[in-house]
Amino acid sequence: MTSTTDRQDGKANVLKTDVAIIGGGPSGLLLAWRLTLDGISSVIIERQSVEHVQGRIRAGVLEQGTVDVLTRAGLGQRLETEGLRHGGFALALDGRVCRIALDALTGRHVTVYGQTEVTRDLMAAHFDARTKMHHDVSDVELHGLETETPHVTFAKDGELWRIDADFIAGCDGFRGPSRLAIPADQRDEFQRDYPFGWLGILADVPPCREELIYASSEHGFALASMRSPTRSRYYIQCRADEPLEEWPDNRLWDELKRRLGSDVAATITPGPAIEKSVAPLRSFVCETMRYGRLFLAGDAAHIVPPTGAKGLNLAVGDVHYLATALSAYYRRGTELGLDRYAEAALRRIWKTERFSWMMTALLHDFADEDAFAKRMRAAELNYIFSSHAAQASIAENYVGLPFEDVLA
Ligand code: FAS
Ligand code: PHB
Repeated sequence: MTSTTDRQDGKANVLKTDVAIIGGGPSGLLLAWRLTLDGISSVIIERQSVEHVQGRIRAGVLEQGTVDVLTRAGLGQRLETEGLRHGGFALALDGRVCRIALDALTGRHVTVYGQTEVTRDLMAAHFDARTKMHHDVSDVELHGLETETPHVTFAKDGELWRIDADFIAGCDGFRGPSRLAIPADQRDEFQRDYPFGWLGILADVPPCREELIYASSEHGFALASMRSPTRSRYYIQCRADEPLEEWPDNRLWDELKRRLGSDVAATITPGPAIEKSVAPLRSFVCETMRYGRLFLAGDAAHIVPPTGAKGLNLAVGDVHYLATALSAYYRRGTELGLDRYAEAALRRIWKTERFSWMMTALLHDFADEDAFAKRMRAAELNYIFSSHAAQASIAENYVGLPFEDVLA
């Protein structure tokens, strides 16, 4: 295993490692763990505290491919015992419900296991392995990306730090510095901001159904999800700048019942919110996922609206490709995977962006849509309700598209 070495160099603390990883969310944590398993050294630098990262409430549904990647990395124990295996989910239109039978249509399933738990499992593995992680850092800057000796500088506890590395992995999410370290005229970016957001509530009440329900109604979109048999996660479509203070719990529960329809409403158990937040919806892709010795992975490179349950799963896909490519570089001396990383990742990213955009356009109310557009959305849903082929198409995307072999 190549090592991470520390040394004092003038005013800065200097670390030397194989891969410097910016961002200690799921992408950064999983990449560092995969590299550790292959004897490749890395250092994670994270802006927030350990508690902040572990406390984030985000994704809820894992594709089978994600579960396989985590399990092969030795992170499947709790996932196996606490994850909820789901063989289907439902679409609802004005109270009418249609089950998409993932297992019958694809032979695969998804697993409900919160991103919070994935992060917890990854953090535990790193703590046990005593991986080099620095939290509460600031002033992160990337240097020498076009050289063979890139480095990262940052501040922590009033001291300057420098990491000399062979590669830098930008796993710092949509607002991190890595993507912006690529010159603007070198970045190929594509974006669609949606005219609404999601207002989410987490509550310790039993879920209304055993499987998820994505509902389109005349009052707007709603999603009934969960974290466990005793903890539910619900969302409603709202304004992108919806003031949270206008949504006391009881108003939110009433609106969920209205949008999910009377049959489902009768099975909803209201309760006090553990967490309530508004998230904006956007589609975004930066196709420049490599710039010299910098590689972007996860939300640093792309964002999907959560309607397809893909954000975290796409991040895991990127990390799977990048870890495979870096391992081939260090263990077999080939740059093939590194040279192919962006194109391979983007094939899966764009198909997943399409699915997430399609589900969002299908299920949400658009303020500027005319009567014809409303009828088209209703007709599309009614067609899906009546078509095995249409349901099979949704099912194969929802369970997750296959990974390519980035070295083939
Ligand atoms: P992350 O954003 O999770 O992690 C990036 C890390 O980099 C963060 O810890 C951040 O603190 C750190 N960082 C940023 N700037 C830094 C700097 N200057 N220096 C050091 N570190 C820095 N996906 C779903 O599938 N379903 C959902 O329901 C869902 N809901 C979401 C709700 C919200 C509010 C958000 C923001 C995202 C949601 N997502 C959802 C998507 C989400 O799950 C991401 O896909 C997932 O967190 C991606 O992981 P990372 O790529 O690690 O990015
Ligand atoms: C969630 O449980 O947070 C969740 C589930 C499915 C989605 C989005 C969010 O599509």
